[in-house]
Amino acid sequence: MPNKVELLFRRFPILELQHPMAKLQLTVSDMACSACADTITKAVQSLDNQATINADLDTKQVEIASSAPDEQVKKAIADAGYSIQ
Ligand SMILES: [Cu+2]
Repeated sequence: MPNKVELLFRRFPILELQHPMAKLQLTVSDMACSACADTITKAVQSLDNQATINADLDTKQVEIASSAPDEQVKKAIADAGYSIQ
């Protein structure tokens, strides 16, 4: 008798193949224009080229879905010259 987890993987085999895409929500107040958003996107994608980044210039919110650890993502953004609140 298969257990619940085995049944889940059987139904959704993609769960086995992908890393969990953790969502991270950050405020980057010095992100002023689309070039800033671009720099931040590239910094995160240099860690994880599958990462998706949603940057809102009005609210300074950056939403990141990535399998890279949060601390690495934050460090990459800081190293690119931006401060995270
Ligand atoms: Cu800018």
